[in-house]
Amino acid sequence: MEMITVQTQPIEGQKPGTSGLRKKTKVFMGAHYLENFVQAIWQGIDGAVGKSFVLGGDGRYFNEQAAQVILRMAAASGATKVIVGQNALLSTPAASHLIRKRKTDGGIIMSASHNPGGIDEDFGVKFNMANGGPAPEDVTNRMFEATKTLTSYDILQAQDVDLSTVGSSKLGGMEVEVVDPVVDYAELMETLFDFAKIRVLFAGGFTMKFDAMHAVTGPYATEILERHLGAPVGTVLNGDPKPDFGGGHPDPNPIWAKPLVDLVMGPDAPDFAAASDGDGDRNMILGRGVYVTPSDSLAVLAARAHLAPGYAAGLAGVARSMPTSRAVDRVADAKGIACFETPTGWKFFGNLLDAGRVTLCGEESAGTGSDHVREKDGLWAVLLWLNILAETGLSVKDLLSDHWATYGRNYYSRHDYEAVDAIRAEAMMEALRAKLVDLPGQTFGAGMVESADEFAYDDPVDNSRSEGQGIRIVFAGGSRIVFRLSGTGTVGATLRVYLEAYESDPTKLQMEAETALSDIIATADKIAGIRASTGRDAPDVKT
Ligand code: G16
Repeated sequence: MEMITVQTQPIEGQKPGTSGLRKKTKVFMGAHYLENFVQAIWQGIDGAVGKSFVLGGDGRYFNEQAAQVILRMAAASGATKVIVGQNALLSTPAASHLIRKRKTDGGIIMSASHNPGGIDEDFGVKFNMANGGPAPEDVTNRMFEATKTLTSYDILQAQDVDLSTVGSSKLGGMEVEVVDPVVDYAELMETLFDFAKIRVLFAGGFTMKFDAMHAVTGPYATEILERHLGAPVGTVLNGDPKPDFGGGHPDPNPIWAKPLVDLVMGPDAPDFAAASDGDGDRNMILGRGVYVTPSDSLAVLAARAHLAPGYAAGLAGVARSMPTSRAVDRVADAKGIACFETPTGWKFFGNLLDAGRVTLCGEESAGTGSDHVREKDGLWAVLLWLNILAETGLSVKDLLSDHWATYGRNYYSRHDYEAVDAIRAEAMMEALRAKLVDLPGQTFGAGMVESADEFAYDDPVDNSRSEGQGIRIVFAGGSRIVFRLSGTGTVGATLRVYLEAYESDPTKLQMEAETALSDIIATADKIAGIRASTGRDAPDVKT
């Protein structure tokens, strides 16, 4: 085995977004592309010498080849050990757990999350820190700076490591330990939830479907739901991970997981259904005849988490990303606990979790999690729901109705305009920015504007400041519109419009969201001129 230094030059556009670097797979497969970025990762963390890492991915096309390159570069760059999921598979939350449990210096996760996979689709790489959480902005900025100046990288010339068999081997001077990707994670879940109680629920005939969408959670869900908890075989659908996710978008929302939504709305609906995404950190929750928005799910979990053993002591506090509905704020208020508002991106929860200031956090983008790891966790959310359903004996629908009757309802929807011309999208945001100062006091269909600003976050733990995190317009009575450009797309710009209306009138808690939000939707277009700017008549995706 020989270590070689390969001459390279900076490649443009390797700026990590909301969650790592995501590009078309063919771009990642291009000459030096992956290698340059991995070299930039080493530079961003002051080198790999003497360090240990976790490595795994969601199994999408190029996953294992990329893992072999990363291993050879880690070995050449002085790392002492890399713990790899068998067949280079690890869900994002399982990787976060392994980093924490095995006290490594961080980990590399290969995923483009919910984006489709395949040679013509997307690939991604992100770095997680020793706390198990996504690298914060100062670190990703250092990586980006490194991508602009690097001139070479070191790599070992060696045969591929056998990643199909659990066990340890040597790659140059570095140890490679291949581990079962599921075992440690399943053990962790058992410490948080009342598995015995959930087993009784299933034994009593409770029915469930979990759509793994041919992505990484298949093996996790099958092991935990069917083997540990006794759910009937066949509870997990699409449980075998595929490099192209079976040709679908592994995005657990009513658009991409439509068959599951149709099932719960139909005559053969199970009591409970859920889905997870490419890398297992997102979740969608459904009950018979009902879809639970991610924002409502966060609020319900915050209200009832104490029913699960891992959270019996109550919550230190909660956090949500700014565009997430303010339903959870009402729960926090009632419980007298802190509620933090952070920018979009799980990385912003890390400091609050590390400092013990929050126990639960979540995002409108189908992410919920707690201090058990430093990533959002799809299956964890499903298990917490199951634990709550087992404890209360309520149906999902009744649990939601009960929640709204107690706290009021934050009607909520997100409209996405995808692959919009980036220059036009930026121009629309710029025009909105210019309007902000004049908006307060003006009246639209949605009511009078109470405040309008561009969100900036001052981290209360490390005092760092993040600016330009979305434009928010708040109306008297609690309605709100947020405009943001996504940081995870790979083509053009994705405009996200987040729409929220609060309702406490008991006779108006069961409306269709789009009906309840119609004034807000019209007001959003009126203020921002969305149709004119994007050239689109309607959003591509509504969640
Ligand atoms: C990532 C981030 C999330 C974020 C989501 C959407 O999720 O981890 O924190 O909410 O993207 O971000 P954006 O609105 O910028 O597209 P994932 O599941 O894709 O890793």
